[in-house]
Amino acid sequence: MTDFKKVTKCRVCGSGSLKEYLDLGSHPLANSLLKEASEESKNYPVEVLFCENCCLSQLSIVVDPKIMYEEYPYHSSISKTFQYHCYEMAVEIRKILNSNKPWPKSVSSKGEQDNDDDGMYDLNFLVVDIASNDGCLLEQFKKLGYYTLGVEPSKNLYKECEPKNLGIVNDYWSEASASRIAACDVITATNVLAHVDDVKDFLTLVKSKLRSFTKGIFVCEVPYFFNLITSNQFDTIYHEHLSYFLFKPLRILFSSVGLNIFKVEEYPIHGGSLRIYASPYKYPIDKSVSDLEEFEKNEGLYNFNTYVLFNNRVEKIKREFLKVLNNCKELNKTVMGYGASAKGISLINYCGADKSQITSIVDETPYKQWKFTPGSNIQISNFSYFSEERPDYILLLAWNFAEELMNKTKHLKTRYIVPIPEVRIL
Ligand code: JHZ
Ligand code: ZN
Repeated sequence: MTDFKKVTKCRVCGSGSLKEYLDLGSHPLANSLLKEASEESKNYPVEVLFCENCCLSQLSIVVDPKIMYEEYPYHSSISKTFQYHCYEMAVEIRKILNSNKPWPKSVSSKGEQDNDDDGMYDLNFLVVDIASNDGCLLEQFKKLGYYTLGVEPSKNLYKECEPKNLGIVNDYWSEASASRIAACDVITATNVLAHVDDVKDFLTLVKSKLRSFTKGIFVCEVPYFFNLITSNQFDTIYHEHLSYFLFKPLRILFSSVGLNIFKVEEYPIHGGSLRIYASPYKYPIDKSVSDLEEFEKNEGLYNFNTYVLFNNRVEKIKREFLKVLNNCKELNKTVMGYGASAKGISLINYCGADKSQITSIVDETPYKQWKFTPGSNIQISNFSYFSEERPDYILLLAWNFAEELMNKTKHLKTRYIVPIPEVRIL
């Protein structure tokens, strides 16, 4: 039995008009870290197709999710920037729910309307987070007094999360797991939709779980493909990310299952993300919804040619990245990576860099430490390695958290290599 399948029609609109524009070669699964330095990894193709009908970019294959997610090393709480993003997201969602109370606002002793968000009503709300990872977002809701439930397929994250008492179901989002969950007021899914093959089933199930009494909402974040293209983030193209979303295919997808998008926002997290607010119930439609599609059209994002040009930029970054690493090697300057991110591992593999150029990669996720990167077999070490090794350059493999990483290492007084959106030395 094969462990991946080929994509023959668009997962959003069903069209068979899929045109390839990017072939990054055959590579290992970015998060399948190795326990031994000598282990070999299995490679799978990374090719991107453009749907001429709805403009969804998508990978040409779907690797069996069981291989990718049963054990998952990524822990979203490691980044303080992401923790804060989750806090702000929870507060923002709370505002919507509170302004939408289906009962009259309480009246203060002076007879005025009490607009104070004292959290009283919050206690009734139930939030479900799909692919809850290490509970980073649910913890924020719990602090606000919400009931929480999470669905998380990975066994290691589920076990680690148990002491946090967030109510996690160890499963994929499916009929079976959803049947164990009560109707709820909010469903969140950050960085999940791009990983899902049957997106229609996924969203239909979401819709069926949103309570009508409180006009339940679905809040979903996806990396925005506009940023991927304009900021050359080709390293975020790897087997886990099946879809690369513009707003247009999202709008088509959501409306096909009866979820109305009533607001869309952009956030800088993970190199630029869209946050979609949707519901099967009636909400006033914000102007952002019509504006964004107009913007995409004007930017040429619905033209195949835009993507052909992207291909050339990828090649340029690859050349320059290797040039910098080779120069360092020739001058006997040491380079250590920071952030054994999936995108960093992909970048190394796409460019064909190796451990003679990058001696090790520091990552503060204990689960990743002392393992090895697939393909390049570089060791992942802990933070104290920076002080022990004193590298000449730190390569920011998690460039999306550049500020956080540079703040933590400024005492080392090293220089930095930033690979994306273009190769720079700071
Ligand atoms: P980071 C992940 O991608 C995986 P990755 C996933 N496929 C996805 O969709 C995106 O996120 C959104 C470490 N680190 O977040 C932690 C430190 O050690 O860019 C991580 O291993 N110290 C679900 O893996 C890595 O860097 C720090 O101070 O590309 C960052 O990975 C910080 C900030 C991070 O995601
Ligand atoms: Zn399509």
